[in-house]
Amino acid sequence: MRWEVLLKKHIYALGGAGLLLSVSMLALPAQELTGELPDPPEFAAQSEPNFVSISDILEFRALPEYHEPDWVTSKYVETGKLPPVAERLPKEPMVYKAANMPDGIGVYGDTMRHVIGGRPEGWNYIGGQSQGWGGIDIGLSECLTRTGPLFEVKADELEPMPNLAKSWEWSEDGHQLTMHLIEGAKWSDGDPFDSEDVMFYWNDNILDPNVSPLNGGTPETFGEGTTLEALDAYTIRWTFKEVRPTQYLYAMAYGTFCPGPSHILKPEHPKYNADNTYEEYKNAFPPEYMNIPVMGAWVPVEYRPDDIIVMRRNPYYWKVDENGNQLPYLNEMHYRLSTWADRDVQAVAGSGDFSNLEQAESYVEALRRSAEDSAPARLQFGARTIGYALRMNLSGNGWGEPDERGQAVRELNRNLDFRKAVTMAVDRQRLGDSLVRGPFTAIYPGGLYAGTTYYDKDSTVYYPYNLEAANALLDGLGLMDTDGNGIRNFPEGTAGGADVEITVLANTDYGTDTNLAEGVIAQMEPLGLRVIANFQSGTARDDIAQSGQYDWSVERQGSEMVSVVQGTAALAPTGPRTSYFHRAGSDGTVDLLPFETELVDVVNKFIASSDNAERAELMKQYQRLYTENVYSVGLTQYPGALIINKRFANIPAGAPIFMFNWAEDNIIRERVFVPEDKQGDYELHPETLPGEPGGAGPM
Ligand code: BQZ
Repeated sequence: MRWEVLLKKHIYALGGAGLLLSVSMLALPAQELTGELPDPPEFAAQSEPNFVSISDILEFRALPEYHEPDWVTSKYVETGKLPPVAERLPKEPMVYKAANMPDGIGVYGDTMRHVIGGRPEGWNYIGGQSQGWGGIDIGLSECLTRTGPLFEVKADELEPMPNLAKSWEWSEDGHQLTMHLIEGAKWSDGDPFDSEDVMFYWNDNILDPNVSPLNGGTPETFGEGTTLEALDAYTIRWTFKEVRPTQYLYAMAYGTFCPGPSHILKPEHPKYNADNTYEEYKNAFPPEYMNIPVMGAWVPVEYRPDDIIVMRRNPYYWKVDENGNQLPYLNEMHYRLSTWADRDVQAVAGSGDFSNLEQAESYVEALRRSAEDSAPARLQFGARTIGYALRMNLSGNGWGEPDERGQAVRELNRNLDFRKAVTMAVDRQRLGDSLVRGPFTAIYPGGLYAGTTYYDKDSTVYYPYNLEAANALLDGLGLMDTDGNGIRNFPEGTAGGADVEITVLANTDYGTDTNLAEGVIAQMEPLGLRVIANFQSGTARDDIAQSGQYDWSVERQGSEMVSVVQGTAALAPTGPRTSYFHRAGSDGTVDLLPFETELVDVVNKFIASSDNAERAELMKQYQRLYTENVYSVGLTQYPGALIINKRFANIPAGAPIFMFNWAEDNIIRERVFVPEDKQGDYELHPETLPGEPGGAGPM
């Protein structure tokens, strides 16, 4: 009821804008502007993980015998189209332990039908193309280490899991890390996986400034001055400036160290093919190109634009269960090309099999539908790890080549009083309620999320909703409405004294993103700021955001705000291209604000430290600096829910939709199966395997 009254009052006030603005000349002392942060509403996650050690989940070991689906043996091995399974597997495959598989050893068959909102640009992940998200790239690209399943690993044993790097050891002085790659593993076309693939990714994609790998891997992601070399086909060695920076093992997981097939990509790279430009290299493998070699469990064999991507099991997949059955159990993966909202609808309806319920607007309907006994899918909420923030572009030295108006807005963004005014004009309760009522959304000031490992409430500074004080701050900055149209103006000599107009970028692929952005636009009006929508679809939005061509951006935040250890480099501008909203300007430097220099220092100390107590203390400093300086304006935080069709088995308990990674990684899809009696008849290309790279389709 309260805010209705408020709303009515505001509308009245807007009528007499001049009046409202002048009243608030009273500057309130800083500490008066902060307040007690309300605790998030009680919301019990609906299932807890069974915490285990990494060695309880998997190991690398040769087994006495190996198996595969019978039709693979009869139609491919016995016909000489494929070597026997034992020869297709590495010397010591990765072995998943049955004791950690909720429903034990599985059976082959069936399909997982994903629905996604993205669209594939092509298959060159390390060249910077997106595959449409929604689990496609996570399933195709295997990385040196893995972190998705860490949600079920004991906190005091937390470290990235081995993956393509099956083991590693640090040098005495802690500056060198030697990693042993899985030996004898092959790409899905049978070509050997080895250090050449790792070094091509490092030398000719990460270190090559003309290439921007997908998911933002940069040299600084692995530490200033870090080097990597191959000692032999299966051994690589890192050399770091820091001592034992275990932190970087997280950066060697998804999305920043997932090598691509060098035997396919190298011939297209300008360094090895002078006829090709970097754009041609990036776009060398369009979505129509079938059977791209992967290290993942399934290979794209069919693509129908705006319709579907079909994938078939990888005959060379290098992981098995304890009985020696080559994984995956599921023969096929579908990715229907639709919308993210449709993903929820189809999952609860049973025409799709999986969804990360992440758009709060859909919660009530999804809960209602999945509560019915006849509901085809089960829905389980996790912790509050979905969070949105308003990010201000803090570059004052040219990132994104702003025009005069844009530069004037950058200067405001870089002013603490301005950021305080904006955050105090945000009515978070109203924003949250506009998405969904009930105990889901929490008041989120910005910074690390309440309820996560490194969060500390006492270190979190909160500026409660206070429009009067907010207006007083902008008055104090001399942003007066000189032409009486209700919109504040830049001071004389700045941007021609024009109205203060600010663009806000948001992703149209998600209703939540544009709803929150519209909420921000509406709530900035009583502050006399005209905020203008710049709503773009996913890939276009990502390109604009990464090139800095925006004033403000409303975004769903990454794993760094949830886990801190995953994506740590993005917590502050630790390098010219690591931060999401403050990157190097035209002179290649990042014009850090004083508190940002402290933030960078804290994050670098965190990366270089392996002392848990010291790391916890550092993150308290980080949270105080972040929230006191309104580094970004938190908007809302809420839990997501995993929706999975009930016919699937081996879904780990308590799997969050998002923590170290998305659920498409967390649930370990290669060991998910459907009991024989529940298997559906959904395979579009039964009993087929991927064909030649670039060939028409399945073999
Ligand atoms: C999950 C995820 C798997 C990217 C993407 C998408 C891109 C961003 C983000 C999420 C989608 C789904 O998120 O929303 O539930 O399936 O794919 O990768 O938002 O536009 O660039 O960071 O992960």
